[in-house]
Amino acid sequence: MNSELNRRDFLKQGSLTALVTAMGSQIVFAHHMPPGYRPIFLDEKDALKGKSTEMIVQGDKPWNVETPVHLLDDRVTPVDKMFIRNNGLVPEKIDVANWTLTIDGESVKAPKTYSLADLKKKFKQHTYQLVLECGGNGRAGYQPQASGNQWGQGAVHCAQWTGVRLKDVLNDVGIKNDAVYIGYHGKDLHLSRDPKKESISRGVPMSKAMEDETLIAWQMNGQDIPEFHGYPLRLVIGGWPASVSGKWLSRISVRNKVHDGAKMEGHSYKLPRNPVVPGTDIPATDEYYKIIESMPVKSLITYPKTGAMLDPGKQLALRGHAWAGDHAVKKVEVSIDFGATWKECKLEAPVNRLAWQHWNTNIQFPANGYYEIWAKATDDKGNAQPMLVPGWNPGGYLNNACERIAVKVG
Ligand SMILES: Nc1nc2c(c(=O)[nH]1)N[C@H]1C(S)=C(S)[C@@H](COP(=O)(O)O)O[C@H]1N2
Ligand SMILES: [Mo]
Repeated sequence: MNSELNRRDFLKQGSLTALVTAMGSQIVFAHHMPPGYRPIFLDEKDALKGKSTEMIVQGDKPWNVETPVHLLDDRVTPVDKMFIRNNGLVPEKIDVANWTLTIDGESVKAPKTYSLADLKKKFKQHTYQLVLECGGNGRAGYQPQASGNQWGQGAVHCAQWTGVRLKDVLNDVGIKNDAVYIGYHGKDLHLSRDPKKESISRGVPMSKAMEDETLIAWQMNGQDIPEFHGYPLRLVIGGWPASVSGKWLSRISVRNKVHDGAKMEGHSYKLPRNPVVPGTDIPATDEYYKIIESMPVKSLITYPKTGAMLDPGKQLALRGHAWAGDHAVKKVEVSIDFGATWKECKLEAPVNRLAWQHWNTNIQFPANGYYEIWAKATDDKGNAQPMLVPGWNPGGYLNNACERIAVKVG
């Protein structure tokens, strides 16, 4: 019996014997333990270890942890400031030495399995900085409230990922002509702890899977991928909802139809094809919903922090990042007069495709007092961030309304 089963048995029976087996040692003062007490040892792993103390906990079963926007100031997001979005439970025992990746599905010529060493040895390695933004980032802005984590705007990061191209691996396996989609499978446990259930198994069409920047990665920011972000192997697909970037990756299926794994069904990660009246639902079928692909244009003000008190008479050096899914950002503008006038900012090119772009500008305030600073990005197709929250949708996805902060001068 593995510890997983023991734990379940204990929770069901509450028996001290099962508990002792699960813990692997005697509880010396067991007779003083309050009835129903759950020893700390059996708690879920702590997602907040190594994270900034300013992180916002949305929930701990599963762990969902948001980054306050001002913490996203770094050009490359460090691990202590990366949001966490888990749908299930982090795998308990990660056996790196025997970790494998299997490529299977209807549309492979024959399934093939690689060890981590095979992947590292056999294929050319690449490093890209990639924006991973949760499809539900900004959900808290929707009224009436859409169900799901009430993310502010901090469910996004842009770290540097190292691994091999998915396309190189797929070409090595051999793909049939009828391939239309890939779907990932990870080793995290379903919340019910039922090993037959998956918490999430999503994917992308072949065209996205075969892009240069789509990686099977084992490093993040030059180190092993941190446990909560998918150690030891992760699919990383920038520019699309981060839910397609499968953590604890163990299998990729090449499908002859749109992948039908967990969280591909219902209206998960889908948008209504036509606007819906806020608060209403529509049938969760393809006729009414389409799968979210490239994420919309967006920007953040990462300095200063909202609520900042600024010295009178001084210029403010304002800065942040902007990104636009599969596209590039062409322009970032800021306003300090509630959108009456806009000032164009300096905007850098991305370090690579699908990385965020840094912007900055100097602001001179005309008088002491209260200001709001609004930022608005426009992509290379001419799409700009809306001033107001965009179309309400039942899943609360894709709120890319202009970022606003408040400051006081003097
Ligand atoms: N195996 C697995 N992969 C997963 C998830 C998960 O729960 N399990 N969550 C997805 C979702 S919804 C998001 S937004 C991102 C979050 O990545 P992060 O926790 O590294 O920030 O991982 C995605 N990949
Ligand atoms: Mo997500």
